[in-house]
Amino acid sequence: MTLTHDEIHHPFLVKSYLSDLQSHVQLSLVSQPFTIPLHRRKMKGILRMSNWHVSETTFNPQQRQFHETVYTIGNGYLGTRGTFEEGYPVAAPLTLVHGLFDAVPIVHTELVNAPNWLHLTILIDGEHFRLDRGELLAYHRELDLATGTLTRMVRWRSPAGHTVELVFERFTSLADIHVLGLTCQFTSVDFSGTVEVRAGLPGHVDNDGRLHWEWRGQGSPDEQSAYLTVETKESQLVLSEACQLSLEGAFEPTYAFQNGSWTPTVVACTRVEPGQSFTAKKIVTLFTSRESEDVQASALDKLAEASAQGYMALRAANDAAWEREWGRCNILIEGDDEADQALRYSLFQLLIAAPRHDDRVSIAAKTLSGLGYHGHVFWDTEIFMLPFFIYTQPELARNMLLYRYHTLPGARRVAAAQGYAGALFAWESADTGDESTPRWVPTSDGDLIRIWCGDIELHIVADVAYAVHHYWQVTGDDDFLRDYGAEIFLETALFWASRVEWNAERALYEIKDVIGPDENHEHVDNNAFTNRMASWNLQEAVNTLSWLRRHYPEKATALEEQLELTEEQLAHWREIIKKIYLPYDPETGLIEQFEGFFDLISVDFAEYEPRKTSMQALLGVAETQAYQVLKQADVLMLLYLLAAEYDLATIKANWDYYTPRTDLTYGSSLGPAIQATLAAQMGELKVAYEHFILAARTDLEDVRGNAWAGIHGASAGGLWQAVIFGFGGVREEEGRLVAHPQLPSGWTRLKFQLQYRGEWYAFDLSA
Ligand code: IFM
Repeated sequence: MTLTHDEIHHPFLVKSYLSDLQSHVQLSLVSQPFTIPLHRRKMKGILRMSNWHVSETTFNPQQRQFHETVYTIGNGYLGTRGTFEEGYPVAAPLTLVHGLFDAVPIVHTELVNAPNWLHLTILIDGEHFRLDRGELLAYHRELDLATGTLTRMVRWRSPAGHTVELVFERFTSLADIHVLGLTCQFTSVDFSGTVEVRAGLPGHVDNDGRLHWEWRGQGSPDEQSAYLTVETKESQLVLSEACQLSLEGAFEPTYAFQNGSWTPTVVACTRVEPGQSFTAKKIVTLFTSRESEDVQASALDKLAEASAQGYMALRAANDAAWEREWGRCNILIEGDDEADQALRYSLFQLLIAAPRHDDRVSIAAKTLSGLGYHGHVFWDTEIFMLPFFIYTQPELARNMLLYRYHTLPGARRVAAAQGYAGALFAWESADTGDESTPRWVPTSDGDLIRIWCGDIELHIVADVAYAVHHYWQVTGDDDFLRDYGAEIFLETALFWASRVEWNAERALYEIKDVIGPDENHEHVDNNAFTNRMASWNLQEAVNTLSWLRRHYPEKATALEEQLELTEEQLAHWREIIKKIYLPYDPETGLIEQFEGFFDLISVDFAEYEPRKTSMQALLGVAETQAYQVLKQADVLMLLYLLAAEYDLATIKANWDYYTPRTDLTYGSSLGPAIQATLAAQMGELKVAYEHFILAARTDLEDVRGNAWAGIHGASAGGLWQAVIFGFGGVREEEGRLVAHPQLPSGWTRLKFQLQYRGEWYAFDLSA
């Protein structure tokens, strides 16, 4: 039996939580009875607009994990899931730092969960504040997309009958990625007595039970501060966190350091009377040996600097950084609040995952928001997420493409291990570019299942090249193409040229035994997407080499020597481009997804409705291979990426054929946004909107029941493409960007800005 990787990683994929979604994430602010800390009222201008919040007004333990994903915050260096500061039974706090990988059996390597910087426990006359105890009288949690801050307001009665109000706030600074902060404003309603606040740095954290850390040291530079240093077991990456706790209120607090096992903690004590408040402020710093030679010193120095500035100043710097970010990236949709909010939420999740200061890491399929896929990077980044950055923050897109460049040595090893030349980018890529897709995965019954994506889902090679080209086209960054992109084109071309097979009978080149974008079908021959993208990749390699020879002859010669390129090889590439097998029926306009697809059993999806699971789960994983059931766009993906080559009639014919055969609701989350874009480009606005809104709800409404494993980054990036290239109709014409808007019903305005060849274009579109 075979399964594709995500079914293994996500045994819940076939299970839906939809029936539990009655009180799903609320998208509007409700009036709330709490005192908002003063600094939260100081936001200005754009930040005050509506649809900038995601909030909930009830705490539902059944949805806890899904909401932990939704309330993830981050700053492009790290991401922290929305677990509670005080903890909750079985809830596992998770902070993932870019590039902090450690070896693990089966999945090779994974991002390591960092010590829990959120830790803040409160004892009211000795009673622990926790939501699984006492009585929860009121609750409101709100993510402010404008500033990346998460706030939670709770009114709670302890088992002994003391009533208190707590307002928590946290942020991960975008202004200084090594600085994190949280506050808790504590108000006594009817309690008179002692309150103890403990702020620790617990290092006893794991990745779903897998332990990665070894203890290296902890201590306290002064009674209000603590630090912890740990090192990963295999990769020997060192991480240090430091924190300072301060209490501001009516009574003078006392502080003490507690040297708990793996948990250095600052304990503060104070008194309150009914009606009185105090605020606990925890400033945290975090460094890893990827950025610093002496992480402990860096964390402590930064803590001293940050504490001297104070929490409010740190927050203000963060807010200002976010304001700059949104100035480039925000999109306004008027007339459709759900679309406006969901799109902004998606962009927020992409922005907090995008590495800003590091070109050796990239955005993982589940961003930094969950353990799904272990922090591995897929084509999701280059094809789905990257366009957003290319047009709004090209320097970040460049970083992420450089990540692929730096993984070329790993990609060469992957190709060589399979007996091929050039570079074969890993289907699941981590720190080195070596293949990180698990080959075998145990099921819950103890069987072992073979995962083939790491061996034969080859289109990733052309996807990376496509992104390089897209970046270059939009930015005109010739230096990048000369210094890095060209090598990627040539290395990937070398791979394809060694991977194709000559079929003498047909007098055609073929690519056999692959998995295309539709992972429901494995070991297929001549997948149209793979074949056409491979020949496109070869053509661009030829074009890039001519460009290089013309503009930078020395670099061209150096690369030719380095890669041992010969004229015969180039002639071979041109032959492949001319003679690769591309199944197309000119009469119907149909492109066959792979050889034999048209002969598979056709299924009427309607006969399986209502359903709450994928068609693959209903038909059986092995059995689905015999059916015309797609997990996501495959031929349509090709028509989308190489749009200039196909006329509307071909797109329509293939849309009509493949869309009813695609499991859009419960198949891959990568599907709906692309369908939406294509439908909008075809002028099918109603259909486009249906797909768009499905993509928009992917995480906020947990459409597939697997949001607990992390944000679906590709869907978020696809949503941006649906708005810009679909409804906005943006395209390049004669060296500039032009919009041909077709707004869905109800949208009265669509406003955004894009960068093209160094110039900003402001679009303000109406229906
Ligand atoms: O890259 C995708 C793939 O296309 C479908 N399965 C999930 C992967 C990661 O999101």
